[in-house]
Amino acid sequence: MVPMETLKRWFQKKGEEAPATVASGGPVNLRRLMPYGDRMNDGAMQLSFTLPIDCTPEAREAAKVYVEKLGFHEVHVATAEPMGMGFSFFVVFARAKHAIDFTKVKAPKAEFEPMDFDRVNQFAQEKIKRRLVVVGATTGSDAHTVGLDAIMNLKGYAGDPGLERYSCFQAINLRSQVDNRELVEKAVEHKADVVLVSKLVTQRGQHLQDLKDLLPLLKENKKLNHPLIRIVGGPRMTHAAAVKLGYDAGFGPGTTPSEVASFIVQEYYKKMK
Ligand code: B12
Repeated sequence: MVPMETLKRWFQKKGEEAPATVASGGPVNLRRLMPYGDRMNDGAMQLSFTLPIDCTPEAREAAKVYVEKLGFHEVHVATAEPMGMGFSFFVVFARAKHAIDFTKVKAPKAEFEPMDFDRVNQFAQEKIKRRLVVVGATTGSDAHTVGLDAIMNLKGYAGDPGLERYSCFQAINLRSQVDNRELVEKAVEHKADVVLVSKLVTQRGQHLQDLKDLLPLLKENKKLNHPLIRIVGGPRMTHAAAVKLGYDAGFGPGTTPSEVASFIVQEYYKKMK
């Protein structure tokens, strides 16, 4: 068991306060971490899912049996609702048996020092000494623009100004449904130093396929600037997946423009050297 004081220090080191639930729930064993519901280590979880059957008492029972089969116990179907013809939606409370060693958990993420708007501009002015051209698009059939706009538009996201506001960037937002080849042509035309790609629609791995197809077009085009920083983002995007595909970084939900701006200038400076 980790004593409460150690736990508090652990959160403090991360710059966070120990959550009230943990503080009131007693010490936490970080080597045997499991979900918390009413009591520490009770493993209580809430699950929601759909079954392709009409919403009957048998459907409710089927949801319970299915969750038990997943290894949960004390299964309680809290909600069973019809979801159009032939489909039912369930919310289930259940207890998990498994625990994990939190001290061994690593979350791959883009490596950079977070800087605010002014520091990013200053860093670029002192070290890069010219404006970087950033070209961004949502590619393929994907029509979602809000995520990319949040990062690029003047207004930005969560009170954090977007890349268009930075004096160190010339930000060109090509918007949505941009074909991979068109994105590359525009990157050449604008002499891009950075390419941003946003992918929201993930059905059948479409986001990964589009990104896979784009990479050789970016790598093999001799007219493109080098170094060229390639960044992808979207709610289902992870840094690990982006790097595995061959991109420099991947940013997921909640990303702020200044995080992306910090990464761009630091990564560009590293590659420039
Ligand atoms: C708004 C919306 C739409 C709008 C889009 C309007 C627009 N101009 O963008 C409309 C109505 C057009 C739409 C259509 C569709 N949508 Co829609 N849509 C959404 C919704 C509700 C919100 C998305 C959003 O704006 N989020 C807010 C932004 C700020 O968050 P974000 O995108 O995650 O962006 C952040 C990060 O991910 C990151 N980020 C994102 N991009 C990038 C890029 C870079 C470079 C970086 C660094 C960071 C970064 O930074 C951002 C800020 O933190 C989501 C559900 C949801 N709640 O997420 C569904 C959702 C994305 N849509 C979905 C679907 C299925 C569709 C449709 C197929 C529906 C249909 N059957 O027609 C169509 C597809 C149209 C198409 N061809 O793409 C699904 C996708 C499921 C999947 N697994 O792929 C979702 C998840 C809904 C769901 N649960 O089913 N949609």
